[in-house]
Amino acid sequence: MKLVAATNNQKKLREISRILAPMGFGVLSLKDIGLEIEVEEDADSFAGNARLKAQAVFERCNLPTVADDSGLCVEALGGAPGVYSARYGGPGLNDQERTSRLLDEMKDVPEDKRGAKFVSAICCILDRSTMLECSGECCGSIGFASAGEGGFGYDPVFLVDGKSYSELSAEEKDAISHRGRALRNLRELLRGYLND
Ligand code: ITT
Repeated sequence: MKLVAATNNQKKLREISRILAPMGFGVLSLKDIGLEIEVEEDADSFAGNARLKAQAVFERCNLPTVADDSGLCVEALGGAPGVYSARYGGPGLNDQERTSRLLDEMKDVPEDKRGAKFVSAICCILDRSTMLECSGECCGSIGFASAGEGGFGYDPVFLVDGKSYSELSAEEKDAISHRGRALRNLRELLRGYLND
């Protein structure tokens, strides 16, 4: 079965493809189906934004579609940047600038107060009457400096068991990441649905 990934983030697209491929799902990008679309993500929850993205793309292509809305929730910042993770620090910043901004804001927060979690909400629309929704989380903490080269977004500053997401191989990240967990939950929902 093929799923259209409703994302303009190429690094997220790569992760979705590599996690879903071994489960037997092919992933088509928006480019693959010739669709250019920017969805206004104005819901107040990850699940709400995932639904907006999946619905907007499904409406345009009428093909099974999967969307991920994700972000980093930092305890010391009252859960910020949360649903605003992609826009944290203002529009036009790149990943590195956004990460520096977060490190700066966290510079006086002691080690035992640096807890954080990544959240991924998934919305998968198979046809007009079938919407599957699930999520995944990964708990960790915010480092005092960037570490590692891999991944994207906040990966260099998000630590799990002493290593940043950026210091993990792709397989290691997928095994523990919010997105890996969320997409494995989707697989279970799809299995249930497809076997019915
Ligand atoms: P689409 O909406 O087109 O999918 P986006 O990048 O805007 O792309 P989100 O709205 O879900 O996606 O924003 C999520 C942001 O959270 C993303 O831009 C990253 O900054 C961050 N993020 C999400 N998952 C991440 C991950 O696995 N590693 C690092 N940062 C991540």
